[in-house]
Amino acid sequence: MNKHESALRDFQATIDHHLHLYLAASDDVPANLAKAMAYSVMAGGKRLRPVLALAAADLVGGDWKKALPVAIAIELIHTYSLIHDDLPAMDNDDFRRGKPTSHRVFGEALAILAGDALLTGAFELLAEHSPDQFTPRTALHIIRIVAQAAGKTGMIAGQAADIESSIETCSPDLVEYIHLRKTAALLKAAVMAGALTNMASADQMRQLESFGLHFGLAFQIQDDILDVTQTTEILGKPAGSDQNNNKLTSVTVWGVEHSRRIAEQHYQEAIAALTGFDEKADFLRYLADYCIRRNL
Ligand code: GRG
Repeated sequence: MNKHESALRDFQATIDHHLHLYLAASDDVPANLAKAMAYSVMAGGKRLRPVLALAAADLVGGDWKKALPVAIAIELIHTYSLIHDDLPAMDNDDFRRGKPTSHRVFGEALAILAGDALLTGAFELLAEHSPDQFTPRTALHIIRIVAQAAGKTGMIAGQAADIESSIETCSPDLVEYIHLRKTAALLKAAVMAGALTNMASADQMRQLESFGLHFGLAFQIQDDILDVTQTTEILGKPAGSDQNNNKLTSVTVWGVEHSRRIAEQHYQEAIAALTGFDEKADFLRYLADYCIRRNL
């Protein structure tokens, strides 16, 4: 295992530990709700967004522990989005990460509530931890970045466009509109909010914003490619589900080979955005590389 793989594993283990702590500290939460929240949070995600938040914090200031609440909050938001995305009213998926989806296990009503609780819980967590760590200005800046990424001009806007789209309405502009909001927005916010916890300069924020954006686009294109090239067993969800749901994806617009080239271009732009950083940014470079070469 090289040093970046081992840093990735260490960060993932730390994030899992803190997610456990977060879920365990839910004394007043009704038992059925706590169980549904924990089921999806601990279902075995890659923890990419929180890893990005910790890595960006480490890069600009070295004190990545300060970014832990941001990292955990963003993973809670990500988990909520997956629970709601799988609902019968959305993608109607039965499997996620190799396990039955939340609504299949707990019923639709509790799955919706678990998603709602994770989303609101994320902001509660950010507000709880911010006063002793940051100036009010920085705390509010972090909360605004995360809220915008999750909200009506970010992830939810992407999802709203996604549910209206179909193979018949496909265009490169529309696919990029959806990818930017549905996927890249939260990945970019993870990098930016993580960096803010370690007092990133305006210049560093600009570079990391561009990194996060291109990383996010490359990530979603790779996700679309995997949907048609990987097996259900490896993906942990039905392969080909985008096509079966008549979804607009990079593959429907560009085909697999051209999608690979576009993902590679975004990867190169993500790497170019880090030019101003020295070898301390090698871990982010490694994550970008992993993101377009991953099988899962
Ligand atoms: C507001 C009702 C309501 C629903 C919101 C916003 C939303 C639903 C859904 C959009 C979120 C979504 C499914 C984006 C796709 C991004 C994507 C490729 C997710 C998979 O991310 P990974 O591979 O997942 O990082 P793991 O399982 O590793 O955590």
